[in-house]
Amino acid sequence: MIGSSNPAPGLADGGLRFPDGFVFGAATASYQVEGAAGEDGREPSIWDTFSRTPAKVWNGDTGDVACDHYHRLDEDLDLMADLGLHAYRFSIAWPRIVPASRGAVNAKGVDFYSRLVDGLLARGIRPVATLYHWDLPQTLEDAGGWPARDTAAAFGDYAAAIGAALGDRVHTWTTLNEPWCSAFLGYGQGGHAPGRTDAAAALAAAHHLNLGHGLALQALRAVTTNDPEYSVTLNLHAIRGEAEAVRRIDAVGNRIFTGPMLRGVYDDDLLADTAHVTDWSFVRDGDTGIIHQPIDVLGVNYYSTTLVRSWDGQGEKQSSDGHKPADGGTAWPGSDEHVEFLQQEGPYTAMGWNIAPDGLVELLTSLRDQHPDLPLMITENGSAFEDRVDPDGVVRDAERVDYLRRHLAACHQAIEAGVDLRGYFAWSLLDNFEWGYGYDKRFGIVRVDFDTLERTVKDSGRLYRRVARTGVAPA
Ligand code: IFM
Repeated sequence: MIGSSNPAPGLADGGLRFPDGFVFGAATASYQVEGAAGEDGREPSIWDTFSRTPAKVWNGDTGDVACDHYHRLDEDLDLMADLGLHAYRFSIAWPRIVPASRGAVNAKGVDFYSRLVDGLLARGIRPVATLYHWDLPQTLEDAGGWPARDTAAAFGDYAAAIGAALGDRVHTWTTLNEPWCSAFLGYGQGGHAPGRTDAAAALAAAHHLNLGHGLALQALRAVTTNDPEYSVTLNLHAIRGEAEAVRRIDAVGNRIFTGPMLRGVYDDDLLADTAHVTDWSFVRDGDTGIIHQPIDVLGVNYYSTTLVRSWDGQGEKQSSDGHKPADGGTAWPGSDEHVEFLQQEGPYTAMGWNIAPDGLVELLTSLRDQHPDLPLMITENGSAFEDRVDPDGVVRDAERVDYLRRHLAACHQAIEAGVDLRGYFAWSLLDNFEWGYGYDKRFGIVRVDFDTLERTVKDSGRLYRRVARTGVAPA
C-alpha cells in the first residue's frame, strides 16, 4: 500500500511481475500539452489553423495554452519523477525548430527540448522523442502538405537539425506518431488538421509520410553520437470480423505502413483495392528502399478493436469506425464502399471506444508471428473517462484504474506468450487537448484543472506509480 488512508487502488499482494528492464513510461504530444503557441519563435502549425476554424474542434478549444507545459516544465519533470516513470515519451514541435519563414534553426525552440531532455536525464528518466505528432508547420501545408513530396524532404532536413542538437542525449528516436491518422483523418476523412477530404491526396500523404520516415532515419543516423534506438509508432488496427473486409482494412489501415517500413513493399492487394483512386505514380524508383530502414523497436498504440464485414452497397451502412464523424470524406480510400464498421460490444470509454484488452494480446501476438525478430513497445494505451476532484482532494477514477489494470495484464499475458515486449507508455501523463474533442475528453493519469492548470495525480496515476516502482502489476 502507498498510504493507509487511501491505498493504491486495485493493487493486491502478489501480482504480475514484469521482466527486469521492462520500461514503464508515460506519453504526451507537443500540441496537446505545451501551450505557448506564439512564443519564442514558434510559428503556426496546421492544428493552430484547424482549431481556429469554426466547428472543427468542440467548444472552439485550441492548444494556445493547453497544459502550459512549456512554462511548467520543472513542475512536470518533478511530477514524472514522483510517479517513478522510467521513460517519458514527448514529441517535438516542428514549427518551434524550423520556422519556415526564417529558414534557420530556431535556437529558442531547440533550447526548450534541450532543457526537457537534460531535466529528464537528471531525474533518471529516459527521453523518448517523437519527431512528428501531427503539428505540421502551416507554411508546409500551404506548399502542398504531406501529399507533396517536398514535405518528406523537409522532414528529413528537420530531423537532421534536431538530431544534431539532441543526438547526444535522446535514448529513443521515433520518427512519426500514427501516420494513419495524419494521412487518412487529415487528408481523407477531414476530422483532423488540415481537414482535407481527398482520397487520392490521402494515399499520397501516406506514401510521403513513409518516405519522410525513411529520410528522417537516414538523417538521424548520420548525426547522432550516443548510439540511440530508432523506432516509429503506428496505431495498428486490431481488426476482427469477416475475412475479406479484414483483409481490406488491414491493407489500408496497417500494411500501407508496415509493408514499406518493415518489408520494403506496398502489397499488391493494397494497390489493387485503391487503383480506382490513384495510380500510385507518386512512388518513385528507390522510394521503398529509402523507407525500409532498420528500426530497433516498433511502437504500437492500442486503444480498442475494429469490427468489420463486407458491404454490398445495399441498405443503410453502419460506420462505427471509432473516429469523429466525417464531414464528407473517407478514412478508408478504396475500401469505404466495400466495408461496414460494426458497433462492438461494450463497455465503452468516453470516446465510445470498446474496451477489449484481449484485442491487445491478439495484436501483439500477431505482430510477433509476422515479425518474430522485431521488439515491440506499447507507446500509447489509455482511456478517456469523466472524473473529478473529490472534496478530500482525491480523483477516484475507478474506470480508468480498471482499464489500466486490465491492459497491463494483457501486456503481461503477451510476454508470457513469447512476445518481445519491451515497455508500456500510459496515454497520457496529463489530461490534454484531445484534438477534435478539445478539452472535453480526459485521458490523463494526472488531472489538469484547465482553469487553474493545477495538476492532481489520479488514482490511476497512484496505481501506475506503484507498478513503475515495483515492476509488478495487479493480477
Ligand atoms: O490523444 C491521442 C494521441 O495524440 C494519439 N493517439 C490517440 C490518443 C487518444 O485519442
